[in-house]
Amino acid sequence: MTASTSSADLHAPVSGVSTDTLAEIEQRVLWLSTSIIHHANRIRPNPTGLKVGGHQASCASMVSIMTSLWFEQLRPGDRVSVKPHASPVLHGINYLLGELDEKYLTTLREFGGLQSYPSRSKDPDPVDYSTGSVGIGATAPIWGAIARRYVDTAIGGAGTGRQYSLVGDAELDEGAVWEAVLDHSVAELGEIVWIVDLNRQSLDRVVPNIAAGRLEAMFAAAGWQVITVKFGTLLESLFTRPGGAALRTRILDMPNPEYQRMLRRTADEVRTRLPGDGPDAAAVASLIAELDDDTLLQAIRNLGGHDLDALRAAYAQIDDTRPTVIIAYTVKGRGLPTEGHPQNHSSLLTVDQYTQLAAELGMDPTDPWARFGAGSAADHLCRATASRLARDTVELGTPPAVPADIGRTPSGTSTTQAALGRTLLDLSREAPDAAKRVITVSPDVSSTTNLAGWLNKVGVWSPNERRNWFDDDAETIMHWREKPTGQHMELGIAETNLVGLMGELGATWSRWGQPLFPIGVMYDPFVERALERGRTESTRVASRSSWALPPV
Ligand SMILES: Cc1ncc(C[n+]2csc(CCOP(=O)(O)OP(=O)(O)O)c2C)c(N)n1
Ligand SMILES: [Mg+2]
Repeated sequence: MTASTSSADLHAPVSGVSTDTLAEIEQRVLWLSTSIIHHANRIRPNPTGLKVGGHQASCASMVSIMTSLWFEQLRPGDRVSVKPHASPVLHGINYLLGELDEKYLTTLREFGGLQSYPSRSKDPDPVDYSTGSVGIGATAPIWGAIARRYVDTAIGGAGTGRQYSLVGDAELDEGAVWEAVLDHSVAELGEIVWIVDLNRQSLDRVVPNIAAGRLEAMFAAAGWQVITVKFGTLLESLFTRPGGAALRTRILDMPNPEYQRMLRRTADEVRTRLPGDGPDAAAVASLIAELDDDTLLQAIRNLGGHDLDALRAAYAQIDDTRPTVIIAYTVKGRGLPTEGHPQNHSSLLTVDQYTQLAAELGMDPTDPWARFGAGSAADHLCRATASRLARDTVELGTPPAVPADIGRTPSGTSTTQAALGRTLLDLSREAPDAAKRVITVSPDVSSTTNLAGWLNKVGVWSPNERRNWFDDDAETIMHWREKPTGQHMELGIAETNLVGLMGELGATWSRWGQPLFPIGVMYDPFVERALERGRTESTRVASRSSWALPPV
């Protein structure tokens, strides 16, 4: 069990939350996220006529997952990276929690308003991680976890907490994701929890080969706990009836586009098409013949990622001794007229569709930001959640003084690598307080960038202390002493991970009040390799903690 995440009660969910109340909030979150985008596109005056945009279907896909997470699971020390296109869901939740003023709900994608994607530095409400570049936000909590662990062990005060990533399924196409999942230290980080929104859709299409089975195997091979939430309670109960096993197999074996097409069919069409032409078609047909049209249409879309009980059960299985991925089956656009449509990624509800949705959800389209009635169960749960998740204000610690002169006058010609190695050692002598906050990071090039002396002095970071089997070998010059207070962080050969980690080490100042000074070393031809991440991270780091701007 890992050091600071071992206590089960740290992660105990809130008990006694009624599923009905949660479902009421879920509907309101769907309404708010849809309305924030609707207002920006269809109601706010747009003198230029330029596209505003937003992603109502991507939001709807994640509404149940996020409602369940925030209103029942999260603890104040937890941090969440939200899939970029679900930012209006986050803002809707923050509004219900009293963390976002109503005036911002009409400002999506407006200058100075709610950002297109969650932004830690520019959004007015609490955002733990900036996302937007698909794949980058997903991995940020891994680096955030390492940064938190270092601060908590070496300096203190960063507490504990899970680090959640809410990711789209097509987001897993990004190489950056697998470079991070496979990095050597990650399998020991029990606080990492990813939730994959498996809606089988990317931007352009229903992806024929996105399959939970393959993803499960890839995460499991990397040492992760894998939990899959496939079906909701209705389908699970049908599976126990005669013909149920055949129905289950049929749904699981169906190609993604065929399933997706089923979501847009009438009940009569589903009765004809769902049995398929396999040997068990008759069994499936007779099972669904027992269902009325409404139940049949509910059943075909009854996936676990929209079932609050199924999600609760999944969260309860997280073991916190290794990273966990929850693969949740969802429907893109769930609950909206665009539900399951293969081109729904950027589609927006028409005014008529929006009015219809309002009627279904019992909302008034002319008063979209109405709150729950005072004293109602939903109002009570919002207030209880807000007080449960309230975080203490962070006091920004003062960075230690860095001397302008460390008493060495360079003479002759030297390499920059040699100068860096010497400077770090000089700094630890002349300014030990500043040196204590220096963290070096290297993607497998520490020795060749001349860090051996520094590394021997400060040790190598690892989640848990490891034995150095070469400590009695007199011919070993670079000593690999691994411990949770080591100030050198060694990564595998993936420069994008280096920038991700440096960004999070820089963010410890604003997150926990503790400034660190990350220094990354790599070969200059590979700087390009890291730059994409640098763009996202450096904007954030620069605006929040300029002292710790990483020299990439
Ligand atoms: C690096 C990068 N490439 C491309 C895009 C454009 N893009 C935005 S969303 C998206 C598809 C995302 O699909 P998925 O992660 O499954 O999310 P969903 O909307 O289905 O929930 C793409 C390609 C991007 N934002 N970032
Ligand atoms: Mg998707």
